[in-house]
Amino acid sequence: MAALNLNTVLVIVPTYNEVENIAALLEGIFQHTDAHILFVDDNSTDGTRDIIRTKMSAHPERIFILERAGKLGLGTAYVAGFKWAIAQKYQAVVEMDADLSHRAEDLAKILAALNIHDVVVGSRYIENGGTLNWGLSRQLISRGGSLYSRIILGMRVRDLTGGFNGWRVPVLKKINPDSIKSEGYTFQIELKFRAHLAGFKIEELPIIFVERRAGKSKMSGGIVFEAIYRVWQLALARRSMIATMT
Ligand SMILES: Nc1nc2c(ncn2[C@@H]2O[C@H](COP(=O)(O)OP(=O)(O)OP(=O)(O)O)[C@@H](O)[C@H]2O)c(=O)[nH]1
Ligand SMILES: [Mg+2]
Repeated sequence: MAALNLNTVLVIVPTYNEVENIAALLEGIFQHTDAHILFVDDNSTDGTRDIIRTKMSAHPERIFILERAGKLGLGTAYVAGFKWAIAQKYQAVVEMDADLSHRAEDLAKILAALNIHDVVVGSRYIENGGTLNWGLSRQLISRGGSLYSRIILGMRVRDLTGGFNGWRVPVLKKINPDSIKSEGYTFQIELKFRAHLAGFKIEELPIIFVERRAGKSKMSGGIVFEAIYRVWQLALARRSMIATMT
């Protein structure tokens, strides 16, 4: 597998009202990597777009934005970002949250691992991975969700719900992101399940997930509920999913 040139790697960051986090996020990414950054903003109303545009004018070669008309959901934001990356001929992408829960030093490790792996999953649930400042109920929901999905889908990946993952672009082309119907946590599970069905090896790398300090969570009880039945739908759709992969 050929090593990646970092200006052919795109970090995709979906944003919805993250104004307090953008400057620190970019500072961290700049300090640790040379990758390009694409924001997919869903019409934030708190000035997120303004700060992104200011940063873009200072670094037009590295920072990009897709502006969507309204809050259309995390899953479709990533799909739009993946399609943009494919069209712009990037070799690999990394998914990353804007709220500083994903650390730039871990991003650098994921990028390095993409030199030798097709799929790199940032994992809280392997040795040296973890979560910082999470209450017990949040830990139980997240760990329980990963375990539940692992059993039903028959996958070995420990952190199925996590959203800090790296993908070589041919993998994304193969799993056909446009056909993904899930949102929220299930979106992350479905991506990994499709990569698994397509026969790609999934490499897990330890990350530390830090609870957000600024801004509001956009995750809801509905998104957790979705995961409970949607994982069964995925398991049952195994055959038809394989058929939709080109
Ligand atoms: N473009 C876009 N971004 C979104 C949407 N929902 C969430 N995001 C972004 O997706 C990332 C993850 O959302 P969070 O609300 O942090 O979800 P979470 O990390 O599971 O929840 P917290 O731990 O409470 O932060 C953040 O960068 C959000 O700004 C959406 O509908 N559209
Ligand atoms: Mg978050």
